[in-house]
Amino acid sequence: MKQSILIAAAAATTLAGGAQAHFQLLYTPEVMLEKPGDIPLVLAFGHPMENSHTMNMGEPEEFFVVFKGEKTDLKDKLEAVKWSGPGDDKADAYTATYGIKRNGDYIFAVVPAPYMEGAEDIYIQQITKSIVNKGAMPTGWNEPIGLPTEIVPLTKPYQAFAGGTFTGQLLSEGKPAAGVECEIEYINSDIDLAGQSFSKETKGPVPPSAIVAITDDNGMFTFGIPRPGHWGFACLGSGPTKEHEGKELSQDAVLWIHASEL
Ligand SMILES: [Cu+2]
Repeated sequence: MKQSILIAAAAATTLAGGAQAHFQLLYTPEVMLEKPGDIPLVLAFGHPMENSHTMNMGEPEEFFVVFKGEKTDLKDKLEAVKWSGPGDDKADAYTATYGIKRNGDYIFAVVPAPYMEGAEDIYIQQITKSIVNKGAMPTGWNEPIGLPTEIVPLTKPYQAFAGGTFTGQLLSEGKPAAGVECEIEYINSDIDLAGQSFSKETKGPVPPSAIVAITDDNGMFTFGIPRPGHWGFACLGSGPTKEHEGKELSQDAVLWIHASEL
């Protein structure tokens, strides 16, 4: 009796695991600001659509913002925290506060230390971008910022619409990366900044398997956005570095966008 329950539980875990994708978050609640002010940034590694446990992220190798082509290092603003999933788990994560002053586009980027994924015996490094605008004045959200691999948005990333589409171009060392699988998720919970956690409640449906788009010959992909929220795209293994400490490394490009109802 006991054994059959254990087997059933294991099977359920495996099935649920099918829809889970790892996503490096670089989250801030408001991506279009009218007034200058401090914005909170959350760097956590989790499963946003499934709304399950968080994973320990290593200290970022790089964390910076690009504003009008000028790169500013933000590593000294990082604060190590413990971030919780909907359960009681806590994992290593980081927060930061950044003062937004001038009008324009702020492209935030994090290069986390590779994460050892025990289940697959590989390292994962999700190089992640998030774009914030102030004053409704665009200044280069569609410019690459020279990451080893990155998704360059071809649709305004902070003003996409549910029922509309989003198009991105995946680059590896600045060149289009063709035939790469990109997983797509939305943040399916509230994010409690003060409580440093994802909410216990899951807000929307979780599809039975991962949402995926494959980049075309020019590294482009398009996605029809079905609902408002923070949507993430993770193009897998597109980075130039394939190995870390003698093991396979999946160096991924992640981009976060925000879609609202029009
Ligand atoms: Cu995981």
